[in-house]
Parts: sequence; C-alpha cells; structure tokens
Amino acid sequence: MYTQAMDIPSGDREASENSDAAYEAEFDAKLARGDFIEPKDWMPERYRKTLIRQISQHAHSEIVGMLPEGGWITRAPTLERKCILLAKVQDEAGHGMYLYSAAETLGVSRDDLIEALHSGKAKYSSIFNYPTKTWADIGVVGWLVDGAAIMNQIPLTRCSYGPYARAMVRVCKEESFHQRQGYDLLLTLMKGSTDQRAMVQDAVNRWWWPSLMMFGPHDSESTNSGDSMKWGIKRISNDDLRQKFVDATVPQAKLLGVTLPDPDLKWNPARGEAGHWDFGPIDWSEFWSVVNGHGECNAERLADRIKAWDDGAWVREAALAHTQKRRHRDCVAA
Ligand code: FAQ
Repeated sequence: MYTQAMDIPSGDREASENSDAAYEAEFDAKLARGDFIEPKDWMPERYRKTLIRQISQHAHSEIVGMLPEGGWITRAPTLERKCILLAKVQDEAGHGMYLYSAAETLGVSRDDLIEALHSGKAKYSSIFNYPTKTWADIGVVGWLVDGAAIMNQIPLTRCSYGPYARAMVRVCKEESFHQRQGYDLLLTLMKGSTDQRAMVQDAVNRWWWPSLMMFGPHDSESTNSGDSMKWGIKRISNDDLRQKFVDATVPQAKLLGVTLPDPDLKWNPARGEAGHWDFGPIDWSEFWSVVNGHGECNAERLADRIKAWDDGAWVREAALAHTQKRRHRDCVAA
C-alpha cells in the first residue's frame, strides 16, 4: 500500500519512482476534487503520519477527558443530572473508540498508541490537565470545553481522510448535546443563590483562558498547519477557529449573566466584514508548560489512565479467551 516504505530491488527503482509520481498525482487530484482519501488508497507517508499524530492525540484527549467529569458522577446533585453526566462521559469513551479505530485504518496498532500515551510520549489536549473543583466546573466544561471542541471539530467533518471525517459527524452531534447540557446546568445555577452564582463566575474565571488555548498556538507558531491545510486535514486555522469561538461565546456569557475574565474584550465593528470581539493576549508560557507535562493535573491524569488500563486487563483477557474458544468451537464444527 505504501510503496515508499517498501524495500525495492534496485532494478525496479525507476519504475517504482514513476508509479509513485502517478500515485501522487492521483492523490493530489482526489484532494482537488474534494474526494475522500480512504484507507486502501495510496497516500504520501507524511500525510499518513500526520493523520496518525492528530487522530491519536484526539483519541487520547477523549479518553483522558473522561477523568475531570467522571469524578463528579457520584456527586451530581440530582438523579437527572447524574444520568446526563453519566451519558456524557460514556459518549467521550465512545468518541475515543471511534478515533482509535480510525487511527488503526492507517496501519498502527491500538496497543502502540496506548503505550505512547502511558509512557508520556503522546500528547493529549492541554485542557484536561486542569482540575474540576466544584459542580459549576462541570457546567463550564460542557459550555466552554465542549463548545470549543465543537468549533474545532465541525470543520473536521470535511477533513480529507474518510474514516476521520465520518467519525466526526457523529462526534459533533453528541458534542452538541454536551455543550447544551453544560449551559443548561449553568442557567439553573445562575437562577439559584448568590453563592451558586459566585461559584459559576469562579469556574468561568478559571476555565476561560485554558479553553482559548485548546485551539493550539498562534498560526505563526503552528508547525503542522502548513501541511495540514494543504492536505485538507485542517480546513480553518487555529486563530480563526479561536476567534469564531470568542465571537460565539461572548453573547452566551451575557445571557448567562457572567463576566469573561478579560479586560481587553471589546467589540470591534471595524474588523472583518461583520466585526469581531477583540480579546487580550494568551499566556503561552502556561500553555506550553501544561503541554510539556507540568500542569496541575498531568501526573494525576496519566496515573489514573494507567490504573484504569491495568484494572481492565482481566476484561481484555476474558474477551480474548472467549473469542479463541468460539473460534476453536467453529473449527471443530466445520
Ligand atoms: N493541547 O502545529 P499545531 C474534546 C500541540 S477533544 C496539547 O497547531 P495541529 C472533547 C500539537 O499537537 C479535544 N497539545 O498542531 C471533550 C503540536 O505538537 P506535535 C481535543 C497541543 O495538530 C470535551 C504542537 O502543539 N481535540 O475536548 C494543543 O496542527 C469534554 C503545535 O501545534 C482535538 O484533538 C493543545 N490544546 O493543531 C472530551 C481535535 N494544541 O503533535 C471530554 C483534533 C496544539 O507536533 C470532555 N486536533 N498542541 O508534537 C486538532 O484539530 C489539532 O491537532 C489542534 C492542533 C488544533 C489541536
């Protein structure tokens, strides 16, 4: 499938280079037509690697992302909120599974991806290294974190790689429910006591800037964007998505009755065709510190994931033994 990775006898090299060029032309033509690239299609090795990098980071984010909210399932204040939160956290697990499956179509094994996460080699979203201190944090995670995730993921439904794009369609529908349940939770708290409203404001103060960081570094610092935009993996840049998120979220904050913690936030009618919200500078040193493993919860999150993996070993072993037994039975019967 990936001829450039094969050991090619020297006599065949020229013919192989010609056919690689033909494959590449067909790959470029598919991108230009807006066709999906599918697992069995020829693709440049760097395209394949970039997809494995992004899809696996995305999968890890979904799985690690279960942790900040998972701890609140037993503490949800009503049965209804508990059911909603349980469903949401299960959805995130499902998203991780679709994404690991999509990555596997590119020729990597799930075990290797999980090993990269557990050894600290693989990245996952910076946002999940912040603590969820109060019940209001659960609402804010839904509103801002899922809101940012949707903003980033809707363009990925048009990504050039078929299995990733198709996974994103379902993921985005579920994320939309996640965002609404978070906003609904916050609206309820804002109708409550002074203390409850203060709890929401405190959570917004802590999650606003990390949510903006989810979109990644400024375009000028984004090392992968050039290739990813050229290949149709990314359709909208980090900064443009961040701006769309700010523009969409400011009116929602107003309706909710909270203040976003940015003194520089100001409507600028002169920017773009319809105007935009200007916002203050992002603390990139905090972002890189979290990405490089030094956030408040990095160590705890990895330890929890490793423990969950180890605790689940018996389930994987039992499933394997069951499959082998059935296969053996089918062989004997045939
Ligand atoms: N955190 O060159 P770029 C969710 C890294 S899912 C950590 O701009 P790229 C659902 C980046 O990997 C949230 N690292 O990179 C949910 C790269 O390092 P590398 C996850 C980050 O790929 C909600 C380096 O910086 N979503 O929330 C981050 O072109 C609630 C340079 O950056 C996705 O993964 C970051 N925030 O653009 C679950 C969506 N940003 O790999 C539970 C898919 C950047 O070269 C509860 N991914 N880096 O070593 C993407 O769209 C892209 O990968 C970006 C980054 C936009 C995240």
